[in-house]
Amino acid sequence: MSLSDSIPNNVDLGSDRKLLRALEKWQPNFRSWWMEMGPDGFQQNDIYLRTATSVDPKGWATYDYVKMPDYRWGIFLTPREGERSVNFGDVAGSKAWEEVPGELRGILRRIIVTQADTEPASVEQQRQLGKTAPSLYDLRNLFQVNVEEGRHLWAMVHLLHQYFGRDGREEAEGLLERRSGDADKPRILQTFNETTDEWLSFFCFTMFTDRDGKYQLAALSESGFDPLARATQFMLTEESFHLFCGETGIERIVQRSAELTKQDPNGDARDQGGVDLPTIQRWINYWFSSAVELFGGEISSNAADYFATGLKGRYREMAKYEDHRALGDSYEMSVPKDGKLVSETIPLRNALNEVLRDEYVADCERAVRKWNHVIKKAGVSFELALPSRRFNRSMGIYAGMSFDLAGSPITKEAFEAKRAEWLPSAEDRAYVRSLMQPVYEPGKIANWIAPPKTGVNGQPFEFEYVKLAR
Ligand code: BYC
Ligand code: FE
Ligand code: FE
Repeated sequence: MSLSDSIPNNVDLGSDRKLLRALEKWQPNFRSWWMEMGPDGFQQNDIYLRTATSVDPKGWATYDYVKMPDYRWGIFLTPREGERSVNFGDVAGSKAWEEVPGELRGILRRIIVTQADTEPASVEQQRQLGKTAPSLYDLRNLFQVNVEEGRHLWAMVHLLHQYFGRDGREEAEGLLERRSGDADKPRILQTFNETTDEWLSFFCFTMFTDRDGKYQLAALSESGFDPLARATQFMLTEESFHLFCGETGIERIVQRSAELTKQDPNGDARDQGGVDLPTIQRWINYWFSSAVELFGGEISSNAADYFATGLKGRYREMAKYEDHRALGDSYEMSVPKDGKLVSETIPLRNALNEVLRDEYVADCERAVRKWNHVIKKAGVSFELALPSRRFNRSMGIYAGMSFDLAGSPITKEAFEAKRAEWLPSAEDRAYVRSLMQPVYEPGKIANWIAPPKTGVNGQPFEFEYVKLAR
């Protein structure tokens, strides 16, 4: 591990002068991007951050006060354990690639660029949130997520620079030029162009959108291209904190909402200055339906190619499956035909986006069960639920049709008539925004969210996670 280097790394950057120089040239552009598009404000404050300093599963992170621009963004690959093979697809059993096979260059570059693009996009989406955090604990967590998404960009840019020559360097520049929500230079995937300017959306984003990241990274961590597998494996260690923020963030809002519902004579949490449970449900409907788009088309020849060529596996391909060719098998899918849903048999490889989406949906369902337990314990009768994956889609086979929350086809008019009940309305958004007043005194928290069960790294909730100028 060379932490003293200009770029902390465990990839022996020092011995590859050309690569080091290329990355050192990209570094100031990354910093300019961070100052321009990273968190608005707080760049000169000391923040109690976790920095990745090794890949040791037990002690890979160091906690200390850091100013964000001084964060040590580094390049870390999970160490190799013996010889690895390509583990799935047509070439299963052959030796894993240390270099990019010529014929796979185009699609591999595209996968890496798509993954990379989401990382700075999310930082851009979240850049205003520092102004309205419900507590110093949450403010610190936001910045932790932001610097780590910055590091994920580094992880992918390293691959582009090391393995894709001039094309890779150009892509790396492009990653700093596109902007979330920009009409001319938008980010690649739609979800990453949507605004995340209040904290209920931040928690939904880290719950639902970062969770797509978990499943996509896990699929890439099975890759036959070994540097990609090892880069994404290490990214997943950081990712679990982002998911923790989202899942517990929603849980804390749900808990407070249930308490306030109970307190209010009319059972309306809004009258008590909280977010009512039906509003939380609308945010879930919106963010879940936006995130499920990220898995790609239900029937996808791209997905089949990624698998056949050994580039992108299934979730826990090696641990969970015995047949790694997935050739003769099929997948039963509800497919729209003449305005109705009919069951169709799809060759498994073409259904792999849907197979990954299944894993994702099951994981989200687990979290919803947990939140419902919190509501029940508070003595309120209300149940949250995920909408059907067909609900509110604009990509894939369900796009162009309307479905209700349960996934039954309905007319466009019927959908529009229910829109304000199912999805956040302009009034909802204005109300939620009106709640977003910063609470920056150590130990204090906004009225609409419950405090966390524990603090960060064994510190109490009252800890001064961000040192504000006084
Ligand atoms: N938006 O066969 P299809 C994360 C395009 S999140 C716009 O259906 P495919 C993070 C597609 O490119 C994880 N376009 O889909 C989270 C194709 O275009 P062409 C990010 C879309 O290719 C929070 C066409 O539609 N990682 O890390 O099988 C914070 C038909 O394609 C979209 C990855 O995504 C869309 N949603 O699957 C920070 C992993 N969906 O060929 C970070 C890498 C599809 O017609 N990406 N299209 O021009 C992939 O593996 C695949 O590109 C996808 C799409 C799974 C995204
Ligand atoms: Fe990430
Ligand atoms: Fe993340």
